[in-house]
Amino acid sequence: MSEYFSDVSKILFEGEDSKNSLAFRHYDPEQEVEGKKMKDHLRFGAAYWHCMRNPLADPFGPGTALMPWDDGTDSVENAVKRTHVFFEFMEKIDIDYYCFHDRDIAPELASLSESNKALDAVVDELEKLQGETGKKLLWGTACLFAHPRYAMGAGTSPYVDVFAYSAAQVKKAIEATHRLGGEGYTFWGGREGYGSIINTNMKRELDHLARLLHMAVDYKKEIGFEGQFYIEPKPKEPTKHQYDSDSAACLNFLREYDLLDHFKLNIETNHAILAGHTVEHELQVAAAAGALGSVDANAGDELLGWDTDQFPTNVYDTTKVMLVLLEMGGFTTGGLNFDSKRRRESHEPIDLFHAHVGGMDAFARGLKNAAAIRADGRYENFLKDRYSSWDGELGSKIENGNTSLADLEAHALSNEPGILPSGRQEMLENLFNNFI
Ligand code: XLS
Ligand code: NI
Ligand code: NI
Repeated sequence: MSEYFSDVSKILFEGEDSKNSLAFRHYDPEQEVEGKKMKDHLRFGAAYWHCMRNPLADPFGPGTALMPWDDGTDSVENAVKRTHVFFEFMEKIDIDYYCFHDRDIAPELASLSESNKALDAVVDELEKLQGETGKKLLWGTACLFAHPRYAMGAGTSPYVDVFAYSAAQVKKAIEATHRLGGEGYTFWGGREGYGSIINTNMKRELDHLARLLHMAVDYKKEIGFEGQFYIEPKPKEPTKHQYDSDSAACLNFLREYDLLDHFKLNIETNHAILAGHTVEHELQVAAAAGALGSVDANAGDELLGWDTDQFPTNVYDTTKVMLVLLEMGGFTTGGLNFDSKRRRESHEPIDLFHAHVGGMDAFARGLKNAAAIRADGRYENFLKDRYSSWDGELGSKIENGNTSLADLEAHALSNEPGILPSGRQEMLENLFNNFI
């Protein structure tokens, strides 16, 4: 196998004292935390689109990424070559899982049947590479947002032929994911929303989107694909309003259209920020509904109001994410997919390694911190204690639905609440800091 990253050898754990910028200082894949290996807690994924297909352009200038292996053509040969580069990358960075869109791995050609044929050829190659390396597919998806036909949406397009085309693409992408043993399949509603409500029949568009998802559920059963379906919330960008705005909106949509049994959520950090939430809020909303499936790990920039997809380096944030995940009992089919890209200035292939090393170490620290917070127990005990009045007779009666307003009036008449205990926010923030 030829080497495309000849200046990088496999990234290893060297410990906190290492001065080697291409070594892990915290991510030690085999180290056990709460009785499970770090690599099995974190289940890192590499995003094919950002690693292999993102030229690092911005609205003011073209791409800068150096990709000496890529001849810039739409040939299947070029697409196949990229798969080898990607697998060398995964081997060297020590990431076990990956995610792709159909159009990342194979070109969109002049007709659907040609595009399908090209996809099959690349999937053949990926299957081979997976077999040789043991790498696995975390999830696949269809790109239903880049081509001009999807400018007004895919599953929510006003035009029925576009809807049908997107259904065909979903069918094929599920087949590809199934062939590659994918553990999940994601629906991100790239342009499922509107630029202006003035020309939009929202109710009809939502009905159509639900139809598409129901057909996908049916097809999954038909072909025996057992991977988990995910919906990925995002409030805006590229549209002004996306129907899958946040966890709560997604859950409501899934419930309303009787889809909740078939989907979990894939929460992306930067999308949470765009929705005006913290990522831990989004994760907790999903987890409370038993629907937290996977995470697209990245970070935004507080001073820029778009999906900057930066690599996660903030250990406070990764600690909070890992706390929710540990509380939930960890991932089953999901993982931490780096839906993150390098800055336009970081255009050298080796920057891919620096970026992922940082993200992986940030999450390893988050995992260790979260486990330490849980082992310490003070945070958990505070929360338990704060709600302990609910553990008495009255609380359990209310929680079990065995009281009426009149019962509570009778109670309140002789039990005026006195001065309440402090919420101790600052104390807890200080406690949290002790573990960072
Ligand atoms: C874009 C989304 C996208 C999905 C996959 O903002 O995050 O990358 O994760 O279609
Ligand atoms: Ni994403
Ligand atoms: Ni995103």
